[in-house]
Amino acid sequence: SPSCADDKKRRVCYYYDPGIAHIKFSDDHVMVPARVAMAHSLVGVYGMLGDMRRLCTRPATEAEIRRFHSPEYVDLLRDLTPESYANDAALRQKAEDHHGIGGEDDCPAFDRLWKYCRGYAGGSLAAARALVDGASDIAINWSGGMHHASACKATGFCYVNDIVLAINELLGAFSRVIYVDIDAHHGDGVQDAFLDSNRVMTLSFHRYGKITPHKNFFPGSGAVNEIGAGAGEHYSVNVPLDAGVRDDVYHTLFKPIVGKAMEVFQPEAIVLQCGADSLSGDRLGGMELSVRGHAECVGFLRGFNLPLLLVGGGGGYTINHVASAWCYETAVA
Ligand code: V1S
Ligand code: CA
Ligand code: ZN
Repeated sequence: SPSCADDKKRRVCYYYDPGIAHIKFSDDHVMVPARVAMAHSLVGVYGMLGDMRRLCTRPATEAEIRRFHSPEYVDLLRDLTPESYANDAALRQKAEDHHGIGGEDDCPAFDRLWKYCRGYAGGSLAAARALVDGASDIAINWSGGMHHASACKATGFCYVNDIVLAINELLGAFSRVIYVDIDAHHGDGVQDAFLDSNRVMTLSFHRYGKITPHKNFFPGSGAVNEIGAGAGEHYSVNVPLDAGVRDDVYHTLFKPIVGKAMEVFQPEAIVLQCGADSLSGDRLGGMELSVRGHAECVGFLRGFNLPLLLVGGGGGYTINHVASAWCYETAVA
């Protein structure tokens, strides 16, 4: 098992919405929400469901989503359907020109989009509440983790930023929250949301730099000199990496950097985004972590014995690898 996992049991709660299995971005889209259903099947097959409290939850309300997202953007998300996108030229133009939906198709206007967003955001909010009320030590929502979405814009397959909503919920009870992001992409939406806050420290490990002479690895941000602003200066930490990073190199960085951040910042709760596109063989990530190396991050943070929220969501585009990783990480929890 990962080296920092200990023998002491944790009370784990787990959220799963079966509706996720039927969500499809588009026919050839790389983001396949059904991977969460695959992970859930594996968790069941390995007999773990009986060891965790299953979170009963509800979809996030419009009001909860408005706590971070702008009024016009929430109106659009609520009203957008493939039909309204196709038939209402003004709505389509607003979606494409101002809110990142449609257009080049990273974020299409697909069927049941609003239901999908409310579902995964509701899961992360319920998970945060389970930590706030002390009912659980670790809360898991593999369908959350949409780290790119900004207050008024969808980007990089992310429409509603459930992580920001969940961290805000945690801040109602905890003085300081640390956010760690092991998705292969930079956690820009979460970093930006808390850029000037000294109550949230964000750390992202990600691939960074040119992938062709004219194109940066998405989203292009996350340089080491992005450190936060105002009261939040030095509370954003970025670890840009080359393609091909393997477990040994990753952990010579991850453990000392995260360990030092924990020591200096003294958080009261931890949020870990477990994007699985940093695994070897992923269609987009270009990194070389093994499932064991990826899960070692979970084990390491679990070892601090603080309320821990695990979200998957984000990346992971070779779906059998994603399912293996999130199943194994459920076991580590
Ligand atoms: N890299 C990459 C990539 N691939 C795609 C893509 C491929 C097939 C499709 F049918 C649709 C999209 N988009 C991208 C990136 C976005 C990566 C998002 C990562 C998300 C996450 O793992 O961090 C968390 C959920 N988009 C781009 O590179 C932008 C484009 C510039 C190129 C691709 N086209 C489709 C849009 C514009
Ligand atoms: Ca990352
Ligand atoms: Zn990613």
